[in-house]
Amino acid sequence: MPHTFSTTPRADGFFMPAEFGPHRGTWMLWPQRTDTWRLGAKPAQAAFAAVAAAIARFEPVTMGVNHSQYAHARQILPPDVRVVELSNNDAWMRDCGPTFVVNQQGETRGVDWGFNAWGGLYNGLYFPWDLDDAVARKVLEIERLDRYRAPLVLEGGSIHVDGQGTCLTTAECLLSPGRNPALSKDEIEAYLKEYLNVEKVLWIPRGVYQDETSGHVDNLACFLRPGEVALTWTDDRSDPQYERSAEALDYLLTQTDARGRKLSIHKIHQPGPLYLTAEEAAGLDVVEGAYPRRAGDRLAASYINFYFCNGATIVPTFNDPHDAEALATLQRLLPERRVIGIPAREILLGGGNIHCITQQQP
Ligand code: KQY
Repeated sequence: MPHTFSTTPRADGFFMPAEFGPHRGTWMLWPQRTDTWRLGAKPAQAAFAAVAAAIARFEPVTMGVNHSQYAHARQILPPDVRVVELSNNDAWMRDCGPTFVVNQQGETRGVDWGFNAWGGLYNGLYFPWDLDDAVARKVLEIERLDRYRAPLVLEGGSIHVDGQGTCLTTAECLLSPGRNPALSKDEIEAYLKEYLNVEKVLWIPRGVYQDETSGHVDNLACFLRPGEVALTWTDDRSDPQYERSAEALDYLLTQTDARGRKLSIHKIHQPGPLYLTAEEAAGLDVVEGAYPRRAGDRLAASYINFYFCNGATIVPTFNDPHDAEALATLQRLLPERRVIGIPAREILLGGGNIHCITQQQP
C-alpha cells in the first residue's frame, strides 16, 4: 500500500532528475472538454494520439482517459499505448500529474502538488478542478509509489530542473496571486528546494506573451543539458515577446547554476506570431465561466514546449516558415537524440503544447 510521507524529498534523500535523463515511461491525459478543444475535441485527440505514438516508439506511454472516452481512446491509440481510466477535468498531465523524484538507490516517489487550474478563483481557467487535483495521487497509486503531498499550489510546467541542483522558473507564474498568495518569494523558494531537492532557483522574470498559465517556464526556456538553456526568441523588436525574451536572456547571462557554471543560452526563434482564426474560435463550445478564446487572439506559440523521451525529442510544429530552422537547430544542439516534429497547432489552441501534455516517469 503506497504511503504518504509528511517529510520532504530533500529530508529523505530524493530529488527530481532532469527530463533529459532516462525514463521508465511517459504519462498523458486524453483531451475531451469542448470549451478547450474545438469540434468536439476530435482534432486535438488526433494530435494527442500522434504525440503518444511518436513517444511510444522510444518508451512506454500510458494515457489516462475519462470513463466516457475509454472505448474511443482505446480504439484510436496504438495498441502499445496503455490506456487507463483516470478521471480528469482537462488534459494537462504536466501540470496535474506527479513530479517524480528518485534517490541514489534507484527508488522512485512522487510529489503531489496542489492544483487549482492555473489560478483558482482568482484567474484560473476552469472550475471545478477537483478531478485534476486527484490525478497525481492516482498515478502514484497505479505505480504503487509513495507520495509527498506538497503544501504548495504548483504545476509541473512552471519548473524545469537540470538534475544537478538547479531549478528554472518564472516570477510571473510562481508569484502570481492565484497560486500561493500567502507565501513570500523566499518561502516559495524554500519549498522548491525541499520538494525538488535543488540548491539554486533561477527566477526568470516573465514567461511567453499571452500565456494563459501566467507565464509557465516550459513555454519559454528549458535545460538542454546542465549548463545549457534553450530560450524562445524573436528578432522583431516590435513584438511584445521581444522584451520578455530579451529580459530572460539578460537575466540568465548574469546567473550561474548550482555548480557555479555560467549558462550557455541558445535562442530558438518563435513561430508566427500565430493567432486564433474565426473558424477555430467558432468550433469551441461556449460555456459560462470558461476561459474566453476569441478570433484574433494571439497564441502563446513556442518551439521550447518540446518533450525529451528516451533517445528522442518530440517538438511541436505549426506549418510555419520557422519550423524547419527550429528543428534543425535543436537537432544540431542535441546530436545524441532524434529530433522529431509533430504538428501541434491543435494542442496550442488549448493553451499549451507537447511538454504540457506529457509527464516523464524516471
Ligand atoms: O504550460 C503548460 N504546462 C500547460 C498549459 C495549460 C493550458 C491550459 N488551458
